[in-house]
Amino acid sequence: MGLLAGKRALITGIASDRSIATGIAEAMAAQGAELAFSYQGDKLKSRVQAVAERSNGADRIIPCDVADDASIAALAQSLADCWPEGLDIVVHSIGYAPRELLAGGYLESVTREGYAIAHDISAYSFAALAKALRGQLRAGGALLTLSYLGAERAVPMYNVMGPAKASLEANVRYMAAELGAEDIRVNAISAGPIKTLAAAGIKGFRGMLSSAEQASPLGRNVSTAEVGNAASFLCSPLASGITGQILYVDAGYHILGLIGETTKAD
Ligand code: NAD
Ligand code: 0WE
Repeated sequence: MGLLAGKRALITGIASDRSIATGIAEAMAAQGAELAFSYQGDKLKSRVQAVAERSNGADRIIPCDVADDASIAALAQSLADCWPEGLDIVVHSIGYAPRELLAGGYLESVTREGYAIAHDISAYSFAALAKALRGQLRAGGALLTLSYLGAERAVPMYNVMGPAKASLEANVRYMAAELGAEDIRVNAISAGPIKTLAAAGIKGFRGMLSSAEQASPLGRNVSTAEVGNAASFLCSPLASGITGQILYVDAGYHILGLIGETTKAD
């Protein structure tokens, strides 16, 4: 029996086969979860359909732009129609800042409008989904979001996404504190760099991947399947005592105090 047998999960944030949300969907399906999917816009529908067909959710594919409250309300209504008894798991795998803010220096690139958009889409949307779906979440359920080390360290060019991820991680703690009484847990995975669409076109991303690969204790980068397995654990009864936590799935990179030295005898 899978870790997630009998669980119903909403997966947001699939944009391609390489999306972290795709790895999570495949891992959760392999653990026996029943899935529903949301996608941002018409251009992404066919991508999500392909993943859904492989993961036993082909008839539960729902549009949702998290910038729009009416769209979030419509998602909640569609889920209530598919699953009148409620759902158990929500995976939030959504992040966005206007592209021009992810280049150059922080103070040079940041604007009032870009700051607001980054926080709205990348952080508030997690609370907004929880607010809209709260009444449908069953006891023993779990919410999960995706963060990055830039939340707590100044990573060159991550810029405004750093404060947005810091806000997202604070949301994890505030939501966990409040939803614990309903037996709903809230956690995040802080993933190491992975080449997805959100990473494509970021100047120097390839260099970042290879330096993380060289420096990390495991000597490699992580895969979306590894993030998916950790996500399955965190949303399963095996993690029933864990809430408000940020779990690093980064091959150990964040523990290091000095990059470029090694403890290996070489
Ligand atoms: P991705 O581009 O595959 O996924 C990002 C998703 O966000 C897309 O599916 C996109 O449709 C969705 N999205 C953006 N704006 C939206 C909106 N208004 N409404 C609904 N959906 C919207 O990239 P990914 O790397 O899989 O990113 C998923 C999450 O993982 C993000 O939160 C990202 O910050 C986080 N993350 C990524 C990495 C990495 O290196 N790739 C590392 C750590 C954390
Ligand atoms: O969270 C992310 C990426 C987030 C992201 C990516 C884009 C590209 C397309 C947010 N908004 C946009 N807007 C776009 O128009 N990551 C953790 C991946 C990432 O992005 C970086 C990184 C890492 C790691 C940007 C600079 C430095 C490091």
